[in-house]
Amino acid sequence: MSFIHYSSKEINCKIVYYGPGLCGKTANIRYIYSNTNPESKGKLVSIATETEHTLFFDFLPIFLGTLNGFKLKFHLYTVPGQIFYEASRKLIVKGVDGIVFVADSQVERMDANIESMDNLKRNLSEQGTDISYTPLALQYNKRDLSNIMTAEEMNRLLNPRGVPLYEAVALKGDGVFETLKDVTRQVIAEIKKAM
Ligand SMILES: Nc1nc2c(ncn2[C@@H]2O[C@H](COP(=O)(O)OP(=O)(O)OP(=O)(O)O)[C@@H](O)[C@H]2O)c(=O)[nH]1
Ligand SMILES: [Mg+2]
Repeated sequence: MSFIHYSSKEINCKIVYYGPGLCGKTANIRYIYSNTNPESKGKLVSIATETEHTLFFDFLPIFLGTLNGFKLKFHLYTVPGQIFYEASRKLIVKGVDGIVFVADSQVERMDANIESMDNLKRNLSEQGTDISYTPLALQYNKRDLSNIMTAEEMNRLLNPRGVPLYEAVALKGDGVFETLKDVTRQVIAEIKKAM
């Protein structure tokens, strides 16, 4: 849940990028970091293996203006997607305000996408959060590759609720800010309701 700090006039929100191993979560955060003004971002912290996999998480704070005189700060996290990092994922989704689910569009990664989505639902429900009531945006990444499913086919498997969906090439930045804007818009709408 977001935290409103009345003394420092700050609202802190937590956005988590979820999805299977190597779907492009870290690529999203890196692109956001590289394309945000220095005054609107903090330090990017990445804890990765010697290969490209995230070991624990990536973390990037960004500042998105003000709401009713409060400074809006979004803490962006990625989870490590590989199956055996379950304990880290459980920890990272604690108190989440909004989720970006990044799916890998390659046909051979559909099972991994579905498994990761089920895993997300389970981890949220263990902390008493129903995914149906959580701000959520979907990103179908790696649209530049040739062996991919259509967005319609992926919707049937991953998006029964019809949440906002973005096709992306995170490496190049296509769709990255569109996805981020959507989830932050949903989170801000929730905060406004609570204020
Ligand atoms: N072709 C292509 N490759 C991509 C795209 N996005 C990311 N990649 C590549 O896919 C690989 C994995 O990307 P990451 O962003 O590290 O994946 P991740 O989801 O953070 O993986 P974990 O940390 O293991 O969960 C890297 O080699 C990226 O360069 C894309 O849109 N198109
Ligand atoms: Mg990663």
